[in-house]
Amino acid sequence: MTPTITAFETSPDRGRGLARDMRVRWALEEVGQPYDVRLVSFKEMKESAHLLLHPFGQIPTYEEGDLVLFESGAIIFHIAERHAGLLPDDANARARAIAWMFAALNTVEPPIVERSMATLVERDKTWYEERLGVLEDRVRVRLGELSNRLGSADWLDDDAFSAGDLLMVTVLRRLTGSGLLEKYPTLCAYIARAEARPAYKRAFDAQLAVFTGKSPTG
Ligand code: GTB
Repeated sequence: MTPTITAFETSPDRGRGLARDMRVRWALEEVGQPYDVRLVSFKEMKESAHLLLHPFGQIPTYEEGDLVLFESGAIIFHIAERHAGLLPDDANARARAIAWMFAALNTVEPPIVERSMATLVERDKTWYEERLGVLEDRVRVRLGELSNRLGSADWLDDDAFSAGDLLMVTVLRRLTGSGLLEKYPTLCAYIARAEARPAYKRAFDAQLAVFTGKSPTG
């Protein structure tokens, strides 16, 4: 059964792949599962039909037959459990990859999102620059720790790409243009390695096509 996901009709990132449908598209591309996309406006996201799918009126959602899911992490875990390619078969390696999924969403994403929200809604406050400094320091702590752990490895665990890497890279990409990533060449190379994956490129092109109106296949 072909799943349907939701994405922004008009993404504020103008097709830079920073909204959270990108990670779901990428996971589906990695496992070779075709999918449909339903685009929703900001108004529609808050209406009852969408609220039945997503209690917080957000994207992405995932519908597959009777199953309706929200939360990008849960959606990707579901995809990874049902298809080969995103979680290792070995039980311990699988548990470690799942730990990285949680680390991406619970430990690394929160300070990055907090910084990003501050730049969007607090710019006009007198205390903005001071607060931004504090928030960016928190982000730098996590980037430093992650960079140290990654070291010379290609991927976070066992040198095999997993759903943990997929989530971590999408979380880090939210810092694009912030100037914060550049001091961590290990992380820049990690992101570039992920972005070079054919599945990433297909997902990126598909979400960009929503913005440009051009077909992803050219
Ligand atoms: N925890 C949820 C998940 O992981 O699925 C968070 C979902 C979420 O925040 N969705 C956002 C949304 O629907 C879109 S991704 N927001 C509308 C609302 O809450 O009313 C967040 C996002 C939006 C835009 C950019 N951007 O333009 O760069 C980046 C990320």
